[in-house]
Amino acid sequence: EKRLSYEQKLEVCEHSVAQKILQISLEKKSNLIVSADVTTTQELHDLAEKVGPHIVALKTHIDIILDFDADETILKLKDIATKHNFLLMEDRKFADIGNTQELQFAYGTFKISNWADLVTAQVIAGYDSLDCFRNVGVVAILGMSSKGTLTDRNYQDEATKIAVAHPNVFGGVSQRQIPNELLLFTPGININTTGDGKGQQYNTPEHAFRNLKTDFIIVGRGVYKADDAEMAALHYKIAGWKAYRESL
Ligand code: UP6
Repeated sequence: EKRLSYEQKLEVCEHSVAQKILQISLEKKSNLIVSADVTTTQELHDLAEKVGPHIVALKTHIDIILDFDADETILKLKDIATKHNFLLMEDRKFADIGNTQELQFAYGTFKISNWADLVTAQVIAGYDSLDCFRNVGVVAILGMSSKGTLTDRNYQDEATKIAVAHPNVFGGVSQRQIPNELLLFTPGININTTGDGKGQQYNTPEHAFRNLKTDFIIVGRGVYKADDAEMAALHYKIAGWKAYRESL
């Protein structure tokens, strides 16, 4: 299947969060999402400030923050996101029945529904389990980047059917091409290495755009572990945009 440009995706993907992220992409000439897998509020804010100008979204695992505080951690993060015009993507990978996910989404320490623009969710519990994610965009986990993942072809096909059909879902995480009506998010991107010794498998931005026809690349350690995170983000932003243009 031929890839669509971001302009064409704007015509096809009607979800409000899809519209937002595509518009940011075109404005910033970026398809980069930085995964902020850091463990303190200070590091999270510092990273967000540095990479903010270059990204379309900052992906968080909010439950790894040691000193999480709803006001300290989130209010400032939201300010930085507004200032630099990027979205907040909480990579919670929800994987339970609808009622439990609804509680995990809106209650507890993190109150994700209060601040996240988009969240990731497994579709393992079926179509109805995704109904609770109103007022947010869902990126469905269709396939994973790690070695030995159980997301085989059959699982991915069935998961993709749910993602396409569900009105709360506008995107998917996968290591293969997905239907054009969804936006594709690809983690497991690193220019300098092919793995982490813990099962993660890396590809280049060129692979993701040329072969998977991805829409967004997600880079974690490639950016936040770099000596200069801002330069690294800029580097991945330029590489990602060039690879996107060449894949058209
Ligand atoms: N992630 C993957 N692979 C998946 C889904 N999600 O790596 O299939 C997430 C990880 C991590 C980030 O949870 O936050 O993307 C990748 O980080 P890295 O670039 O440092 O490997």
